[in-house]
Amino acid sequence: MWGVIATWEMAAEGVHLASEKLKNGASAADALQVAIEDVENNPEFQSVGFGGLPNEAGIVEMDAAFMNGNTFAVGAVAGITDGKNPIAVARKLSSETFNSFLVGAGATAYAKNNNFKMQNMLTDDAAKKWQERVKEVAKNNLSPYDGHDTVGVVTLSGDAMTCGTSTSGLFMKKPGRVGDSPLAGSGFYVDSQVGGACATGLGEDLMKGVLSFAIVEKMRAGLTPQEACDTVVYDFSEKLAKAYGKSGAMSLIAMDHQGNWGVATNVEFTFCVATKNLAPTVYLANPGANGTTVIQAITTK
Ligand code: SD4
Repeated sequence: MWGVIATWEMAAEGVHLASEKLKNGASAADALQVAIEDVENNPEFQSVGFGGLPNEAGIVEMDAAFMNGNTFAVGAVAGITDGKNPIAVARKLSSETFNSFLVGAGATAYAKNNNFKMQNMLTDDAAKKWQERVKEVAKNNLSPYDGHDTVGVVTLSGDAMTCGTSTSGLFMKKPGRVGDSPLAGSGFYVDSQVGGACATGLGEDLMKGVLSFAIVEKMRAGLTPQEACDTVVYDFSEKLAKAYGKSGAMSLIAMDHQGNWGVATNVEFTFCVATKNLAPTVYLANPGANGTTVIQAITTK
């Protein structure tokens, strides 16, 4: 069996490319990297990689992680700058026994020293949006945070699974702010004998629930990916609503080791899936009644 599931419609082309690779016997890790790099490389996607919206100081600081579900190896970067493909750096870090999660200047230096492609990640378009936002925030005394979509991917190839994330985080975040995306258990988790999950949404809230790990553990206990996502996401979103009056946006995807998949979300959310039995498809998900999720296909390739 093979399969790939990814957050947001922006991953449609990446999922298509990954599915072609998986069909031809590629490893779960290679397919995952192809899917995420396709999103990182596209400047039209303003929340991941090149063209990502910058922090408060106008600098594109990115978080990314990679996890191998056979060995539980994790590699991650946070606040990396100028690295063209943070997911590639995270994947390489997952092979290090020590120093496998690097932040800021240390992460950027590691990428340079290991000959990863480096480039200024701030596009003219993103710089312009940042300047406008700085003015708007000052004039109207607004909360500066806006627009954030992480690409999170789970892949399955035979009996191997991987997962990974990549994001430029919250637009207008404080320099040094790190979200859930590079944190194992919160932004992502995978165990090849069970399945994997990834998160997108407000990192500050996602981290409170360690939701990706929670979903994998529910699947281990016998729930389907859809049941696991529904239980974990809606229970936790409700807890936050009780504690704070409202919950931040949270959308989680999951796939099990047989290629079954599921999602749950407390906001409108798009995602992409392809498996041996399903041509690449983009879906729209919305929270439904009584802790369920309403899912409809919006495109098929
Ligand atoms: C973060 N979770 O940095 C990321 C952003 C994101 O959809 O996923 N947005 O908080």
